[in-house]
Amino acid sequence: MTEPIQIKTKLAGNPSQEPQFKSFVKSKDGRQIPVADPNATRALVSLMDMNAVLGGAASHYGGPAALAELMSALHGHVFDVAARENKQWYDLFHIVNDAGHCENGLYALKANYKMAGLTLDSLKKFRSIESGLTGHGEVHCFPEGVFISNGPLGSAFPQTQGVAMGEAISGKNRVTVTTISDGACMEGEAKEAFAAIPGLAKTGKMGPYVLIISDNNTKLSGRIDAESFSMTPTFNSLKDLGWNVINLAEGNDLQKCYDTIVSAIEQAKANPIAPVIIHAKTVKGIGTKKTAESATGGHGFPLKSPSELPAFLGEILGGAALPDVFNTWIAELNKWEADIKASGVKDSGEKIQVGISSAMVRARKAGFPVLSVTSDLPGSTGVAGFRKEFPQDSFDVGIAESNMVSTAAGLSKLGYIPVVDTFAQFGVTKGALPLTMGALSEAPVIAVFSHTGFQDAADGASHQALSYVAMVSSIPHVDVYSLSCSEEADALMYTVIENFAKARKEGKVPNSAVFFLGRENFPKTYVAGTSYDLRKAQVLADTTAGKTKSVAIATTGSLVPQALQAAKDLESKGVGAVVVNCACVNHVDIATFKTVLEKTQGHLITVEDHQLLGGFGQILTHALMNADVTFKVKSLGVHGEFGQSAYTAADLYRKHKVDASAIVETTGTFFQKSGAW
Ligand SMILES: Cc1ncc(C[n+]2csc(CCOP(=O)(O)OP(=O)(O)O)c2C)c(N)n1
Repeated sequence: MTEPIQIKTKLAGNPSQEPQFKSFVKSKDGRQIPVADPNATRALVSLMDMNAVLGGAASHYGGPAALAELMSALHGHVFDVAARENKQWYDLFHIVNDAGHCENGLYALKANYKMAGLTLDSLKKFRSIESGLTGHGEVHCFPEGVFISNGPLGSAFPQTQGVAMGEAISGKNRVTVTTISDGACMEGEAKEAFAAIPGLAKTGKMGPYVLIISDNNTKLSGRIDAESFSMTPTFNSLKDLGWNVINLAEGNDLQKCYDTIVSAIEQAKANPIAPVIIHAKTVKGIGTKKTAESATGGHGFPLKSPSELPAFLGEILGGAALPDVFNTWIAELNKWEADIKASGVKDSGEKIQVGISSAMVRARKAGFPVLSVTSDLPGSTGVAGFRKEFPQDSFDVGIAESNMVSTAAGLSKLGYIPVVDTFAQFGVTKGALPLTMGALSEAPVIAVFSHTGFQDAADGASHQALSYVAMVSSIPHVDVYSLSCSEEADALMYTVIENFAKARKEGKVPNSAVFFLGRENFPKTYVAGTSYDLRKAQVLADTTAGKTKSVAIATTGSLVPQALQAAKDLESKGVGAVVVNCACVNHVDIATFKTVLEKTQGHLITVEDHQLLGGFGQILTHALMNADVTFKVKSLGVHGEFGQSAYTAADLYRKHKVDASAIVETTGTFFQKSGAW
């Protein structure tokens, strides 16, 4: 036995009341146990999702709807045991969630109990910058409610392996209960834990362990078996791996969920050497027929307007009248929607993703052997357009980013031009070693990694790649591009494909290319008729003529509009600016910067939605210094912090001071002594 250091828990203790909206299950000893009403969970998720949608954020329904009964039963049981043993629940259990986009269901459940400081009202700020209720559960934002952060599928589950090992070695033997979705079970990290947990348990190294799998055969883009491959053989193998598998065919039957969970916990406690899996069949999007039957099971929240809520909630509640609090909530949402419409703000831009898909389609039509290898996010990265047009040239390896990049490397070895795609955060973390080994095998790939930095505002810190440049820029033979508009994406992607093919035909090994891009709409182009070059930085604005004080604003990707806005604002103060867009991040265009910095008396601001350490600014300024260019620099970026959810990236740019006004303010520090403005 080894004693750990005592860490005071930040988790909220037992609820002090029964849920406001409750159902009852019957315990083995005949008691009626109150649990959160799963239909209320689904209704509350719908209401809070609508708030997020009106705010401009994506939101999710299908996953938490599928898990509602299991979560109600689990929490009802855990709180009941804690009350009877007169202990706090966390002194008896660990509860960890690793199911895709299901945390809003847990927020709703906790608000229903009025625990962890939550009320129904606090759900209304879900995913906004004002709230700790981030897109996925995050300890730094909601320590009262989250023990282990989640979001990247299959990453929380392996951490619970360590938790349960700690329970064994400390002799405390609290029960660890983890929920996971079938999509998350496709991840390599999860598969490692599937093998290790029963293996280590057999040698006495694990405390009591229960894993609840919500298996609805549906991932983000559709049905798992139809889109990639069936997970049934994987689930069938769990018994052979040493798990005590309990099958629960009706994972949306509240009483059956309760009975199964109680029995699983009993078995795990009685026999920790055999960790337990509840393999529960659930229905994604359950609650309304249309949602459950849709191709993605309502992965994304299916409603666009609060006017659709009465019918949607009515069906969830089986035709019962909506409680007053729901009607008041809907009325507030209707008013908000009317205000938005009255403000008449329209976004005329387009997604950078459009350029990715058009270049890929054009290249394939021109005869280049372009293949798409995806891992469930092609609709978000832009690659879906290519996949629709060339299904025979498209593969889906499941939710498995490492496998995706390595698969692409294999295809590259045979002379194909493979394009992989996912969110930047998963590409640079899970894809880093496969990218390295691809380069080392002379098997380059093209990667499309979207939702960079704060562009994935609503999903929260776990999804916000803020180290994306740092993580891949130093891998040998990997060129890194950060895209700012769809026209640039189209031009650079096409040229990379062309060059890839040319090099291969000449018997040379092309470099891998990693394209980073945002999520929101951007102008289609910034300067009409401009040309795009893989290695040349672009001067997008120059207002230095006739000015005595000027600054060069060097940026890349999603922050180009902020830099251009800053140049305008500076001009109105009589200060000139040159805005330089560096699409290629890890090869610096020294010549362009030499010319630009002469115009700005060496004043340079770098700005990026990335950590300052290892980011674009560091790469740029180091290269300039090595080339004996003289300049004075101020760098704007993130100072070693994680992000959080916000409705839009602008909220986070403002908070982390990488927006136009921060650029203007920083420019002022160059000229303070000379008393400019
Ligand atoms: C590592 C990682 N890759 C991709 C995603 C994006 N993503 C969010 S949910 C989801 C799929 C959801 O399907 P599943 O995990 O089966 O959950 P359920 O269908 O039960 O909601 C994906 C691909 C992610 N969150 N993490």
